Amino acid sequence: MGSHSSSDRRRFLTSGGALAAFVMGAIRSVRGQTPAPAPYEPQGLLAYGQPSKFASTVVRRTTARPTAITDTALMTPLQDLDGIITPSGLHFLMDHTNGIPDIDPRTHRLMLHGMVDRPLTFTMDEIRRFPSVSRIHFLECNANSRPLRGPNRESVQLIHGRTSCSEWTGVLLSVLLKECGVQSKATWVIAEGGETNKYTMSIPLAKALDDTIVAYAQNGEPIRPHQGFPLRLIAPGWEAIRAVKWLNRIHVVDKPYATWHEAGNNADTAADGKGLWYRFELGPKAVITRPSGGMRVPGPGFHEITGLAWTGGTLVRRVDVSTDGGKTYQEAQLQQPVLRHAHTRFRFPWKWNGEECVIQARCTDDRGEVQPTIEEAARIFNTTVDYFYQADHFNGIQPWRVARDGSVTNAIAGA
Ligand SMILES: Nc1nc2c(c(=O)[nH]1)N[C@H]1C(S)=C(S)[C@@H](COP(=O)(O)O)O[C@H]1N2
Ligand SMILES: [Mo]
Repeated sequence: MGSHSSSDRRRFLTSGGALAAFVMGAIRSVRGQTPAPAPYEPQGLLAYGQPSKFASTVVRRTTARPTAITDTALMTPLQDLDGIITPSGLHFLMDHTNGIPDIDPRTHRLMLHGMVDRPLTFTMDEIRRFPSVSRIHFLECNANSRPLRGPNRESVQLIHGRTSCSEWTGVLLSVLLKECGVQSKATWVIAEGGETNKYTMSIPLAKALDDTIVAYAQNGEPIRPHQGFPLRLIAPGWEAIRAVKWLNRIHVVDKPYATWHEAGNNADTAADGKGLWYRFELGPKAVITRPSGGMRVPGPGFHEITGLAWTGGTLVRRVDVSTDGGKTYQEAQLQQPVLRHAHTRFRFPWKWNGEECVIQARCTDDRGEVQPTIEEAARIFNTTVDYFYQADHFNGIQPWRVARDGSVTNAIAGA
């Protein structure tokens, strides 16, 4: 590129320090070793582009032992991604369904009924006529960050990859509810999916009238079949079990329905043994995605620590990184944009001295809520760290140990 003149490069390279020496070394070896690339000959379909064949390892993966309650569970490869948007083909996937429904949008309908003045049924074309919004929001499954023990514990993808972040486009549910005229005694809506077993969730009317989206597009294109084509609910910042896919019915009612998917499956158990059915907002969480489990830090010197932070408490206010196992923390840089209920990318410059160390990140959100360590979380819940190996909504700090050979492993307590 013209703007990158050789005098610019020389100025950068002679600006001193270990980084310049490292970059010069890299440039020399690249010049010495890389043959001229062969012309790009794309294989297969050109109508919808595909990643480079050299990026074929950047894929969703499933845990070594899938949980019995889940029919399909695929995790986002967080370690391979940059920025804050998850490509649609890498969005995590959690289904409690009997196969993905193959819905024809021409025959799909959304019905709103119950405690409304005018029950209405919309076609997809009618939904698209309403004023739309496009908003970047994460989804996070309640069971995310649980495989801290056992065969999946060394991979950021398999531990924390039940979260993704997309730009969702659709119409606010409040707009559709206004069309129907919600009656004054209504307090909840029950959202139902169009698959054979009718996945169903209770959502407080206040959230339905606030920022909940009836979405038909994801990252600019129609929502993928696995993500709910042609229509899904997005309840920003809330546990992803509320984000009903293949949405076809909104029943306006005056109480929660304690449906099987929220009270049987997906229910959490408190430390005292009581059921926790309705825990909507997710806690603040930061996860270091690079370097992370299974990687090898190539040697002492400069490295960038990076990862993602998110929270149900609207905005990530700050992320702190520790390279001494939590004794001291320093504030990381938040990459712009920092958006409500979206993944936030953080970066932290790190000079590794080659000694064994433990790196970890901690998120503080707009509510002032600080992400706890697993020991702090256990104290708050008046339980032991063991509890979090089965509990949902775990947002404790997960540290990585960097050994002297550069290998990275999970350093969480009790594993
Ligand atoms: N209709 C329907 N909606 C659903 C589900 C489902 O099985 N059926 N799974 C839920 C669960 S458990 C999660 S975590 C999110 C996952 O969304 P994703 O598969 O698009 O990542 O969708 C939720 N919405
Ligand atoms: Mo989930």
